[in-house]
Amino acid sequence: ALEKKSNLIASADVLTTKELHDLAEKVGPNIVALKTHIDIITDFDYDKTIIPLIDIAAKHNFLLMEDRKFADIGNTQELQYSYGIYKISNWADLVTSHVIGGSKSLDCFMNVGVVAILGMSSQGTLTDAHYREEAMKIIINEPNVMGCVAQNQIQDDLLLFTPGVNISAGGDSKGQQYNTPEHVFKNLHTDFIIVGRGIYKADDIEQAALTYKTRGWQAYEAAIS
Ligand code: 5BU
Repeated sequence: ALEKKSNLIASADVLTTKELHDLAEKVGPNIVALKTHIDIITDFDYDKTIIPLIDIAAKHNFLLMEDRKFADIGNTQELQYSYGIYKISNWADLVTSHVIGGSKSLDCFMNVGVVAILGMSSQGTLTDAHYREEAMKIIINEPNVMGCVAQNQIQDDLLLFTPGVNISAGGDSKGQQYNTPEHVFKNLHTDFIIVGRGIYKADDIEQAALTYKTRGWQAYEAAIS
């Protein structure tokens, strides 16, 4: 992040391997991580989808974050994390997980940074203040949790990742609620913004990634000064 002067994570919610690789190449120079939902890739093939993606990530020096949002018992999560066709444990640097299964359910995530879901950006989410208070009790005792996804400020010793970020604040018709980069850095003291449609739906994807990176970094520096 410091090297690239970037707090930007691009969300690659695209449907084909080609779109995923094209997006990764375009946003790569300006991001710290590419966030995937690998199970939405319609033509997924481990060798054709993942191997080149690892190369693109190495070339542009960004991490791969699989937004799997695990939410099961430990044994099942362990299987979902390492087996099936996606073999997430082979390639993801970061994974997202709910903590609803309790602390032991998180023990299966070895050699990966766990980003715990503390609060969601969608309208009507059940992650209210009581939920977050109880979830945080689990999170602070888990050595492999390095941060939280949330829409509120959290304690300083955990990294804060904030999705639901778009320059045109508002939302979509399916309950998503957006804040601007400036809002989340100033008011939530977020560490990383996660931007999906604001970038991959833009007419000029490279320019959009640069805009989010620049606005995000400026707002971050203003918030910590
Ligand atoms: P968007 O296109 O910028 O709205 O995409 C946001 C991404 O962040 C998308 O991949 C969601 O799955 C993800 N997300 C979110 O939007 N809100 C949340 O609370 C969580 C994840 Br957790």
